[in-house]
Amino acid sequence: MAATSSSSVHESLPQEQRFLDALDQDRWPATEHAWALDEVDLSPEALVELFESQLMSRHLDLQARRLQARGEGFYTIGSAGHEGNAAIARALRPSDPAFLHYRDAAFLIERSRQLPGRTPLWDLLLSFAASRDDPVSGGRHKVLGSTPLTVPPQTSTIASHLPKAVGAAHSLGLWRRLGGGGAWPADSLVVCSFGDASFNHSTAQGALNAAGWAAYQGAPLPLMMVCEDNGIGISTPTPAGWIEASMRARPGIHYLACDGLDLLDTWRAAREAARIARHRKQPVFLHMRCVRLFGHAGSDAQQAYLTASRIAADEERDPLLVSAGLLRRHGGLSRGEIASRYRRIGDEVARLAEEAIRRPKLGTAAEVMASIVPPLRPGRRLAVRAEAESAPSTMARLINRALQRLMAGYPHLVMAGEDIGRKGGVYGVTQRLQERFGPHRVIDTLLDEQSILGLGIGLAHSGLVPVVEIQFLAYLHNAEDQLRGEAATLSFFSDGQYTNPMVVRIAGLGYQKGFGGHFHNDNAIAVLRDIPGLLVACPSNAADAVGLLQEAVRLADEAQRVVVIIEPIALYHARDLLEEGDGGWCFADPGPEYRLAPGELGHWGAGVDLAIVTYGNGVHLARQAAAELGPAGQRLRIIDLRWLTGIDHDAVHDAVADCEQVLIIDECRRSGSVSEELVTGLVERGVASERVQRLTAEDSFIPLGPAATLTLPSRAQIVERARGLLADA
Ligand SMILES: Cc1ncc(C[n+]2csc(CCOP(=O)(O)OP(=O)(O)O)c2C)c(N)n1
Ligand SMILES: [Mg+2]
Repeated sequence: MAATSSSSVHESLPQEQRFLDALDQDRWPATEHAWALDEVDLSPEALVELFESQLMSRHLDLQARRLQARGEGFYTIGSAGHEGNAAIARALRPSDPAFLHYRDAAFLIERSRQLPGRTPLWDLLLSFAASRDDPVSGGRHKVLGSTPLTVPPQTSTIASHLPKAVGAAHSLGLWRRLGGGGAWPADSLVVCSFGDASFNHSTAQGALNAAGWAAYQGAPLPLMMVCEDNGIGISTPTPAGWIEASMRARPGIHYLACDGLDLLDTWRAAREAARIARHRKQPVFLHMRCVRLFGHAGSDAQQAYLTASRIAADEERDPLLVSAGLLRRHGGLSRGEIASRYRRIGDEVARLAEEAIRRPKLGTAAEVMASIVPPLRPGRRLAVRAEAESAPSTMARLINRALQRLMAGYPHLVMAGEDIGRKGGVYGVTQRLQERFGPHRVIDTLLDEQSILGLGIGLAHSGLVPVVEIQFLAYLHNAEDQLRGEAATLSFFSDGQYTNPMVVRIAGLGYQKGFGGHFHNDNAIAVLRDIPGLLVACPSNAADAVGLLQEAVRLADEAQRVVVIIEPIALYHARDLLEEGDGGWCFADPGPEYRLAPGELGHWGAGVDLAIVTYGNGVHLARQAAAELGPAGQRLRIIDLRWLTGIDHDAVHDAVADCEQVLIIDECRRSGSVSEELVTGLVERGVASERVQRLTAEDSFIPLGPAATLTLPSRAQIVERARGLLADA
């Protein structure tokens, strides 16, 4: 007789039928292991709770599909088949930072039990409905997340959250070395999860490698990496045994496996994994085998690429069926009790959904954008002893001096990058910092830019202020998504609740004498210019470099911003302006309080006939050109942008408005660089386009040897253009 003949408030979906049939027939799948509750130290009550978390997750999946069919829900990638991850949540603490796979609703729901007052169903339904009231993203995305439960929301870019999980785990040991503090309790572990196809992504492999590399050397890394292996990624099967074969003997990483369909086995393995990660502070790879039910997403017709028998076989292994069987065996629940729980939770989800879809949505662009820039927080800079005056010096020397000062003034500032420690950086900019502040605060990283940026993000998540270095601009590009997709989006998708403020120093741009080729002279900045919220600075001289760096660290510390500084390599050691030995490009240290805010322009000269607007090497060249022009050089002025995003176009306009002509000198490529924006900004403010000219780099890569500067604006070209324009003026 049908134990389930229900009078639910909604129609059952075809996807529910197998569960309802099994319930009717009291027929449950066998488990691979046959654990008894006391063998794995789990109470019957706990088993019931875990099952209820699984049911809630399942009903949310079903409801997401109903809502989408009605045009009221906007996301149907579900957790069905993965609900065993509830047992992983139970083995952890709600204060353990969790960077989750998109199929981890049951994890989040189970974790909610560990902190009173949570409303996970309501929260998740608001997220499905893209309501402004969604407590995680404020209606910006369907994300699994929670501030009180230490679950930062993740992006849809698979595996891109793994490098920062490694960084977050690393931060725990670092905070201990710093004497305590940080966002999370000292004995936390970090958990991250991902799918079996995502495992193959270079970002995942990079993170696994970085974790193993650190642990192999004995660095503490309390990290659990959970691979939820359903055997498929959309339609592409994972080769049988691939995950285990890849991970079983990976240096530095423990490998544990569990049957993710079986709550008891998953609970057992998760507790063991947590013990190793938390107490031995070593990374653990927990391989959770599971199934994917109902296709990749609501729109995915899996019959197109899976046989009917394979689909049926997976459905037979539904973890909910397995759990119901465990409950019948160990939990003492009758069929009727299981059925009533199934119905009650389904009804509750349906009822809440009707309310959730009526909650307000984001209504204006300003509302959408409100969390691109994170909220302010109190600064943590200490007063430091005044230093002795120093003789005017180069950009490399003054950046080094400023970094020393910043490290002393911000005890929670940590530097990381390739070769920055023992060697002091490829250009000597970070010399003696590691000696003075120790290898834990000046970290020589492995050679992997994704891992370096991920480390920065993870450290920043924990409350540190990282200053990370990318050795050359060309090598940002292979890791750029860590800035674009990860660092820059966290505040946006968490409604400003989670942030990863940091400073990224990147050596770059052209004009290096006798050293070069494209990869060390890269002058492409387009990828940095269109990232919402990201600030990009570029100094032209040593004093400005100090002012920009000190402001960047303040912005990270107090305004939680992600700031990139492009440091012109060719100017690092430049001492002279006009002739050898004149010392015209050496500058006095402007001191610790000197800061150049975004949009603040530099001015040189007071001519009214020509305004040259430029930055970086362009300023140095323009100054040389002004001298070469002789007395005519008095008729021009030079405006140094200093910041390449957040440009104050009104200020630029005001700075040039009384000049006859404007010449923009842009050492980056004609397409996608800042000169395009500058022309637009001036024309939009009424400057006649005939009054504005550009001299830019070609849309080219940079060659080696004497040809290295042929595609870049030269001093001679600036002189020639300026002469022509001054003649017209
Ligand atoms: C970097 C990236 N490439 C492609 C996608 C599109 N995509 C979304 S999920 C997915 C498959 C992931 O499979 P798996 O890691 O096994 O997780 P599962 O969905 O099976 O749980 C793909 C290719 C993406 N989100 N991110
Ligand atoms: Mg998969």
